[in-house]
Amino acid sequence: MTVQERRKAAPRVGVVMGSESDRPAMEDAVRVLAEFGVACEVAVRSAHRTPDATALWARGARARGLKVIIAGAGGAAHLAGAVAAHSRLPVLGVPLATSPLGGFDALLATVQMPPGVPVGTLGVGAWGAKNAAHLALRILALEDAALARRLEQHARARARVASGRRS
Ligand code: RP5
Repeated sequence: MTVQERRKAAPRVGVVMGSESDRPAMEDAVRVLAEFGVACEVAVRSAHRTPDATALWARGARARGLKVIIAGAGGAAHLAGAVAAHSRLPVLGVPLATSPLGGFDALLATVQMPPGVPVGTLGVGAWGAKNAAHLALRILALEDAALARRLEQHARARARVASGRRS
């Protein structure tokens, strides 16, 4: 394996979630990344229950080789914002529908960050988790031509399915 191949095999995306109860939704992001052969580091850290561990995880992210972070949380969902406060990597937030308010609470908590501390916020739940992974792939593809080609092939294949064509 070349140095370049080894670098690509190492986790480039961090997928962090606020609770084990968020795992089923966030597995969708992990699956999309795996489909494109991109390794990720998966972690459970809570902005409210384990704030110090969250800060530590976020602060070390770049040094661990991560390029993009996907953060999913429900309710008063401060995780993505807390991670963005401790890391200058791009942070993609996924609001999850785990509270009785059905995810609208998490959407507002994740999306409305103060200027200078951005969280690129995706849709609520599984759609958001999948699109966070697709967006992370597009970010990585800026400097990974092979990945950019795979994304192009994937988009063309989906277009063929949508238009009912087989080839
Ligand atoms: C959020 O509250 C988590 O992201 C999860 O969606 C929800 C419930 O958390 P736990 O009670 O399982 O810790 O912080």
